[in-house]
Amino acid sequence: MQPLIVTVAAVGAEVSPEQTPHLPLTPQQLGETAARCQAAGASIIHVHCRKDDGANTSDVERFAQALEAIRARSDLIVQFTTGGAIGMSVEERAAPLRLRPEMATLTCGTVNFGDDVFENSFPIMRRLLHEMQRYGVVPELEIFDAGHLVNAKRLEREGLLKFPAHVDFVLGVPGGLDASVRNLAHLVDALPNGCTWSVAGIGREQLPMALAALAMEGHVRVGLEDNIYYAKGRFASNEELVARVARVASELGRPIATPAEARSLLGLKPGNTRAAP
Ligand code: KMH
Ligand code: ZN
Repeated sequence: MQPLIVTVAAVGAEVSPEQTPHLPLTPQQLGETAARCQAAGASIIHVHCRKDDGANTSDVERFAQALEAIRARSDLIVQFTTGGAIGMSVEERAAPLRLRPEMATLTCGTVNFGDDVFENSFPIMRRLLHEMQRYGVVPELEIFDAGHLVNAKRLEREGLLKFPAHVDFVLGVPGGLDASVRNLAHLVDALPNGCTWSVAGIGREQLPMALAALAMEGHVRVGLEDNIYYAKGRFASNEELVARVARVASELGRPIATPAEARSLLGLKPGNTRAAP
């Protein structure tokens, strides 16, 4: 069985520090979270940055401090967001890519996002992919809806991304595709050959989607960006969410990928550097 890659989406942009005491806001807290999550079984950390008061930021210096803190305390694959927060310009979303993280997300289409619109027009996606190519950053494709895979295939035909790629299905966003095993199976069936995939279920769907991925030999994303509860009424920490998935995987006899094994599965260079696409 292929080792399980667990991504921790530790902070995101939507959860506020008033909602949970466990949100890592500072670079130091992100570094500590990375160390604990690696010990619990994670191999990728998906990074958004906040100011000390919890406000979202795309400040390059803040991302540089986060990168340094994570690398000082872990060997995790560092994956920056390019989704940022609703309302950020494409320039803001792209700015941290100049720090050359190993990976970054690319959401493959516009989607309703609660009462907001998460805008990812083709010009926005092309611009983000150009910046990733410029800095040798490998995209992870975020698929919130079935049409997003069609968009990704169009970008591949335009020569802006390559298949096979690593794909993350984000299911259960209000405005995107529901989190169901049927939808997940449909998306997996539509993937180009050789792609690796993970699933991120939102809110209470996080655990059921993770269990479905384990059964389907996919990979898993957990973390406070997508879900702040361990169980009804009980807040989770990032490392608890990682540890739970790792525990169930080991019950199934599925090995947990180390960061080095995850780099190999994803075609990344060993260590903290990436091959240019
Ligand atoms: N915060 C959302 C608007 C990503 O990180 O690439 C977008 C998001 C996706 O979180
Ligand atoms: Zn994110």
